Amino acid sequence: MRRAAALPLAALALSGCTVPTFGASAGDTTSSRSVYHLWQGFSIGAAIIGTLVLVLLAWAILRYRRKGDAIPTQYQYHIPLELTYTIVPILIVFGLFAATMVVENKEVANPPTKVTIDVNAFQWGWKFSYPGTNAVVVGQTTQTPVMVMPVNTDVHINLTSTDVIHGFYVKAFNFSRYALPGIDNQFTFRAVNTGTFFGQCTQLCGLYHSLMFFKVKVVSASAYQTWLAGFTNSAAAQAAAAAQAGQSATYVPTKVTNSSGVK
Ligand SMILES: [Cu+2]
Repeated sequence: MRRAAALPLAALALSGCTVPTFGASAGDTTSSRSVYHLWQGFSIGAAIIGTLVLVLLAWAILRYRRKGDAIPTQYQYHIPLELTYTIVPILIVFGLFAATMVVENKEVANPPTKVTIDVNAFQWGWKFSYPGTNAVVVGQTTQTPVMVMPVNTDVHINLTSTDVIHGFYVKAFNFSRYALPGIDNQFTFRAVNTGTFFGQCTQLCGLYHSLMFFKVKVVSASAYQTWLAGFTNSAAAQAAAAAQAGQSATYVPTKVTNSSGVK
């Protein structure tokens, strides 16, 4: 019994005291890491309480198994015991709630930022515009538009929807938020690693919901400036370039409909 109990502890000690992931990922933003640590805390708490309950159950079953026909000592209306098993779980729930609030407040905090991206979801794609610049990226279904953002920088996101409810989800950021028509959802990302991360709509929003993909590309601050500079500097120049390329300067996303007209 003692040896069996020592096994998980030994495993933990041998792993160099690194806390297990419990199936989650630390992610690539500061807030994804807070969420990850919260998850680790919850998992460790659950493991401790689960183990305690199992050990006490086993102990009660073995120690107080039936030994004869005599009625055992009765313990109902044992006020201190009843108070303990009411108050202890309430304290645990308050602890979990407080820890969640701390992390959640960080998650929805909106510190002043230098970079802002307006993210607009529509059936069935995404538009990323960068206020104060000419940069606009828009794409739908199989076009998988890319949201470029600088690393180690607070990036403010304004999330809106043109038509129905969509879900803005970036797996590597441990982050999901509804894009709601008429509501401006705001949050801040601070990516800690460069890389390209997968994102998608997580709210069933119509025919091509399953193709409503995007990517988040986190680049160095200088690469971000270069990328921004790649967009022409005046609306007139942009229109001229677009005319040269045989396109309209303003991209109007065309809705994909099937013959039955079902959206
Ligand atoms: Cu959607």
